[in-house]
Amino acid sequence: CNRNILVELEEGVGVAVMKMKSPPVNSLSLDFLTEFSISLEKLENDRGCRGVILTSAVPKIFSAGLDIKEMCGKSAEHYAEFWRAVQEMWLKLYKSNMVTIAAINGNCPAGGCLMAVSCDYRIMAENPKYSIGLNETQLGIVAPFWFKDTIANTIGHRATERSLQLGLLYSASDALKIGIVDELVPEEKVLNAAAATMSQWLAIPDYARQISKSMMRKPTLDRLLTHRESDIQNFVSFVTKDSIQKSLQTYMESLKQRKG
Ligand code: CO8
Repeated sequence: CNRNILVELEEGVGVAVMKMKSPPVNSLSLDFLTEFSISLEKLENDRGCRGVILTSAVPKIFSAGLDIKEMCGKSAEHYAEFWRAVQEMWLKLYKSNMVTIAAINGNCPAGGCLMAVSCDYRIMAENPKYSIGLNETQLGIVAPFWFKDTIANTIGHRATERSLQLGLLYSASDALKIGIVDELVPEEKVLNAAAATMSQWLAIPDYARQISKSMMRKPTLDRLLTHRESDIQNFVSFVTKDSIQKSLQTYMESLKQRKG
């Protein structure tokens, strides 16, 4: 039963819109990630679907990234299962044979940014309140190598170095300048713009486009596939450290305080 992801497949056109709908912030919980991977796999296996537009049904938020509650006060087994699900989501999205377009209609930090940069093209709402980036270091945690690779493949080595160390969140206009998004449009036009770009990409013969995509992305995918188990072990030993648990708890409290 789909609860977190709404999928609307437009049969004639062969394009699906995947809407993330897990209020309040579309955080990537284990349940959410599992459902996401299953939904994407179904579309991948559907010969009638050639493209996916990834967007949010929650106002002002694309996704708040990984669910911090999944990384706090749980068992090592739970962390391992959670991290495998994060890897699976990324592997499925990054290697998708379909054209994938992120229609970023809200805030897009950390894991939300990873999802967006794993797509083939990004269109963001030109709202100065929305930001996008890998802000992990601001939480006292470290984005793993495959987050780094994905972002470096998008904005280059130097911009990634600065982005990652400072945990930068870019406003929509800065995001366009640095190339972390490809296009800004008024908020109400994000989905239409995504559909227009999709039809351009779908005009290219699938087979040639897919081989080209794979040629660009395979080395990055293979790096995680080769080190998948050690990456899980790294995550578990990192996240179970007292100092990291403390940082995450402090961060969760600061989110709550900011609210009040
Ligand atoms: N996980 C869990 N809960 C969250 C998260 C999250 N990522 N983000 C927000 N929430 C909760 C808030 O605590 C709040 O809960 P409650 O209502 O119980 O107080 C509720 O969601 C609503 O949040 P806000 O009031 O903050 O909502 P706003 O609309 O004001 O702001 C934002 C939305 C901008 C998304 C804001 O919530 C925010 O900045 N969230 C944090 C985003 C973030 O920093 N995410 C990083 C996650 S880490 C990650 O994705 C990758 C880690 C990889 C490395 C791991 C190595 C250990």
